[in-house]
Amino acid sequence: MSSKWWVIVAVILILGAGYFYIQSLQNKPISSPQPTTAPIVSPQESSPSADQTQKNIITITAGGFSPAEITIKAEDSVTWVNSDSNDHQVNSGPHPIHTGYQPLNTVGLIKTGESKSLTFPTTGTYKYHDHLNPQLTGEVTVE
Ligand SMILES: [Cu+2]
Repeated sequence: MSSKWWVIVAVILILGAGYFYIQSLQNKPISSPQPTTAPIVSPQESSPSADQTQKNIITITAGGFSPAEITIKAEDSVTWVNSDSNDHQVNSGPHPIHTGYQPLNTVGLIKTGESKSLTFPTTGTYKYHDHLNPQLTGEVTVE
C-alpha cells in the first residue's frame, strides 16, 4: 500500500523537476535577444529643448519676411534672422511714423547674418515693416 503511494509521489516530483527544467531551457532563448533589441529601440531625439528656442523664426531675404504673418502665444518671442546680403530694419507700422507698437522699434537694424528677438507679452495684432524697404511688411498675431 505505502510503497505504491511513494511511487506516485516520485513520479510527480520527476515530472515537476522536468517541467521546471524545460521552462528554464525555454526562458533562455527568449530572454537573450533582449539585450540586442534594447539599444536598437532607443531613438535619438535630441531637439525638444532646441525647438523651444528655435521656434517663431522669421527669415528676412530680399523678397521680404518669411513667414510674413505669424501667430504666437502671449509671452512667446519672435526672432528675425537676416539671411540677405543687405541690411534690414524692423520697425512698427505704419511707415514712416512707427507709432503702432513701440517695442517693435527696439528690434531696429539687423545686419547680414544677424538676428534679433522680441517678446510679445500682450495679445493683439502687430504690424511691422522693413524701414529700409517699406514695401516689405509683416504681421505678428499674439493669441
Ligand atoms: Cu518705416
